[in-house]
Amino acid sequence: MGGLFQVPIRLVTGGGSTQRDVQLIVTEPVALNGIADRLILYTGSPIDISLSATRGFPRLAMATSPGDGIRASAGTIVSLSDSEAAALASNGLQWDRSAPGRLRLTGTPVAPATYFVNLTGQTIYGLASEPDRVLVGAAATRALTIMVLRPADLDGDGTVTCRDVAIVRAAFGTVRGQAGFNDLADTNRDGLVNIVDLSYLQSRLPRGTTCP
Ligand SMILES: [Ca+2]
Ligand SMILES: [Ca+2]
Repeated sequence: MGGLFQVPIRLVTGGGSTQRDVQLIVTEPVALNGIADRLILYTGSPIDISLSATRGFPRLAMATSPGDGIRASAGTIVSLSDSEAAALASNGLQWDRSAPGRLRLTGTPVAPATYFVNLTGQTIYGLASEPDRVLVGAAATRALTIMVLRPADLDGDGTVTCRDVAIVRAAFGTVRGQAGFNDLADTNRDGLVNIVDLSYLQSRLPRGTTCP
């Protein structure tokens, strides 16, 4: 939420550190409602994606003792939890923690996977050089599903054809561990070969193609 916040800022100087209280007026609460709730990525395809906070920048920040030389920066961050970031990183996706006002993901996903993450949007205030920035006001949260899919060319012959659809159909209705299950056919790696995988394959066929 917006409002007037009293924020402690620690100043590090050559001889030690001192603390100052700074008043910060946040006129717009953080909002993440412009972010889609599902992100679809493909293994082997490099990405550079930014999910931006739609609101949440403080309009005015001033020191309680004017003229004391405090130079601080204020802004909005969009973040993941450390464990969510680690799970994405293990699949080749890096979270750029320095990107202001947005969640930036870069890299190339390696394996099919589905991640359910919770984005947090928060106003921050702190010296640009300070690691211990202060979070101000209430956080906004948003659930995001990140699906990493295998490219639809399952047999690797360079195009998406009915032969690829046939691979899914042959394993249709099976679950991981069951006879007939084919990991290749489980395009979103949720352990099931079902209508999600089949419709995905069909959506990638050249326009007008129908498979017998
Ligand atoms: Ca193919
Ligand atoms: Ca599946």
